[in-house]
Amino acid sequence: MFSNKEEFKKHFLQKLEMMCGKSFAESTKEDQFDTLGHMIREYVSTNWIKTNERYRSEDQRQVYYLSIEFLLGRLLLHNLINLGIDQVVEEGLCELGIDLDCMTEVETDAGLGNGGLGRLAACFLDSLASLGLPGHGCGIRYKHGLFEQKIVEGYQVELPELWLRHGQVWEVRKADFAVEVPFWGHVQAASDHERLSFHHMDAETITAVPYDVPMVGYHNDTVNTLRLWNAEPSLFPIHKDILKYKRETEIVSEFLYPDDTHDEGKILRLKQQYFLVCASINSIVKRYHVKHKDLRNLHRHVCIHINDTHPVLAIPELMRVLMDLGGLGWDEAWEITTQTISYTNHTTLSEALEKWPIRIFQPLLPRIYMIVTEINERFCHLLWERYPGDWNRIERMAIIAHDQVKMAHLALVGSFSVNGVAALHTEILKHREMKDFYEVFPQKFNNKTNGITHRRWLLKSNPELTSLITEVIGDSWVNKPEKLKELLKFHNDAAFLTQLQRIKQENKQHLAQIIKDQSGMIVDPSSIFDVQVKRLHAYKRQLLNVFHIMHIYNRLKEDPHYLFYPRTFIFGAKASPGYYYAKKIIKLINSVADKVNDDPDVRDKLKVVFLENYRVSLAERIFPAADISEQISTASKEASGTGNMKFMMNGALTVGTLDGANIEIRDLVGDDNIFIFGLNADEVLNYKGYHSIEYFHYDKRIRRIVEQLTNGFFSGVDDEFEAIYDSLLIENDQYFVLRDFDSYVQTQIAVGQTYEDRNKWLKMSLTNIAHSGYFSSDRTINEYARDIWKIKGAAH
Ligand code: 26V
Repeated sequence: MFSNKEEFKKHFLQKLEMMCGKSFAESTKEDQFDTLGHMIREYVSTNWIKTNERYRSEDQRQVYYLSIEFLLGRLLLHNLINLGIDQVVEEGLCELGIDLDCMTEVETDAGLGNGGLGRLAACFLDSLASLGLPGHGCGIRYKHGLFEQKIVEGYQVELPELWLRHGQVWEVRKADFAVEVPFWGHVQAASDHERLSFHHMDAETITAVPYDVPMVGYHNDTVNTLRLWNAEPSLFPIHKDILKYKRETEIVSEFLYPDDTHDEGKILRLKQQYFLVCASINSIVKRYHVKHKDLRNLHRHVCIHINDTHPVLAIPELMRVLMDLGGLGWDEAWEITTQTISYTNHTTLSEALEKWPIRIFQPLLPRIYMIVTEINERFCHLLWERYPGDWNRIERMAIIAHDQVKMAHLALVGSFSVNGVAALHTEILKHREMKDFYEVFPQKFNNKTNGITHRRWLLKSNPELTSLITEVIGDSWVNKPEKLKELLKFHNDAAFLTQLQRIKQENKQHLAQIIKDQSGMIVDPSSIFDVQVKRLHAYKRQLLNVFHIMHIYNRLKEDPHYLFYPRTFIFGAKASPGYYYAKKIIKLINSVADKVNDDPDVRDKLKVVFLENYRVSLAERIFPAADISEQISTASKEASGTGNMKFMMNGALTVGTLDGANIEIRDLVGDDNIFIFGLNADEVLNYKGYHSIEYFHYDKRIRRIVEQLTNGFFSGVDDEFEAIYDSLLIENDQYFVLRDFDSYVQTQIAVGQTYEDRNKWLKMSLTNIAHSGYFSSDRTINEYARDIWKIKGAAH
């Protein structure tokens, strides 16, 4: 479409006038963004069609990645880079007086996810397309993504988010591929041709309309699809109250994860899950039928991957389609289903494992419930044969028990592959959380350590570091990120290390500017940037980090000459709107920040920043500027973590527990290039006789800090932090914050000392970057493709 900047400029100006009905001089930044966005989408259309034609003609096995979340972030620069036209466009725009960086800021993040699970799905789509693999995403087109966070007087305030203001440029509505999704009603059995058939009667249907977003591969002409389903009223509602029906319908794709603490919210959540699954499976089968007649071969041509248990109804839904629509018998349908579906588990925290009360499930999804009941009965029968008389075990393992449907059990029984997301996590699944199932289905379990796309998290977010790397080892690492190891050659190269330091310093200056713009605060870019950014959760232990800051504050107040290398502690975190404790931690961080930042005795050494509205686009500015990556979850609780990998790739050093993928980072860089502290997973899981109160009594530092939570140390907040105090002393500190405190403080002292030996620090940083190629999601996706999905891509 355009091969040089002159052509680009010509097209851009023409397109702008046509689209906006304005001259260039009259156009706004938004007009210019929309124009460029549409140009890109048109530009990728040819390859989008070609890719689909290629997949069809080669009859390749297709993977569909079903996920309730896709946390894409911004797409403009990402697409330009993957298409290889970023430079032409940047120069062309520059000649028109437009700064590409400014233009990218116009785009609102597509924030259709909460955190790690959703971002992983987005990284995977980038790797699938960039490796030329036939893999597509299926999700929900939430009108409002994750809320926008404001901090008002230290408290989190949630505002609705409206990404579609600018997100629309990437999507294509495909009304002709709409699917009807049935809810409520009842099932009628009929016997025709000596075969029992089931009919879903009096159902209320919702129309699922797909909006397709092109997923552009890196420099390889592949364009895959992310299909996002929008909920709309059906065309022929026989309803008296049409407005009510419209409202009830559209709300299904209105919000990401609505509050599910009440039944009403729960129904909506389950509706979303079935909506996603029913629409996706039906469109997958429709596409299959374009080339194939016999559903008995479905598993040879299709693999359906479920990202956690949210889309697990894919199992009974596929059974329904195969039996009720395809006319297959139970055994045949079960065989095909269990060879088509694969499942990833993302957490072992029991409160996060989904269970649905039958009283909600059965009336909403009557046919699906029947099928789940049958799956359960057959599974319990199998268990009875294997463990005759072992009622306890059967009760533990049943899919339906105690009036609840256990979604993880359904996933374990109905899929051919079950994977954890880091080595330790998979071991914990096999030998603890899912031990019973591992005994019955050992062949299903496997590990796939998470990864991140280096194209977004290095090429796009840290262009200076990218250029430096390419300057010294050439650019082949971009397609083979393992080659970053070649950087180890520069371990003793003073000139290289100086460059590395310069780049980090510049990135820190950028972040300091963002902090100033957001909060008016001035931070010193030559201080250590010590960063913890992730969702707020008790197990991630932002509290431990805060306690360390309070400890340093107390020390500095006691002894103004205490030698402490100046540090800026940076936090970013959203708390779930209904998560009381997490919100208190946000308030605590901000209270500590007020106390510390205002105090002339310490403010040259200590600063605390809470960055509002942590999201993908902000993350892209933070990782390149970090010196320290805080990965301090209670060992055994963080399934993998992926932020840890993004920091490492950008040269930050990890302070972490032996949890999730931290262990694999340690294995790669060695103990000398990471700061490990605290209990390990075995110690946590087998801890006998922990009494947090003893740590309170015997460690003066701890007692002082814990007392400061409630003794008026923070002015004007009275009993604000009682819940935190109680969690530590009354509820016996279930995440071992007090137990790990001393170890953490000692390790942080070592961190400070190491930083003062700048040469050593830079070498450690280099070692981390050099080993980070392993954590490219290209490696992860290649493993999924080889071991689970059995698909092949076009070679680079
Ligand atoms: C969800 C909930 C919801 C209810 C309250 C407690 C709770 C705790 C955790 C979760 C997380 C659900 C799944 C999830 O997002 N897991 C994350 O997946 C990432 C990608 O695999 C992984 O890196 C993170 O370690 C893991 O927490």
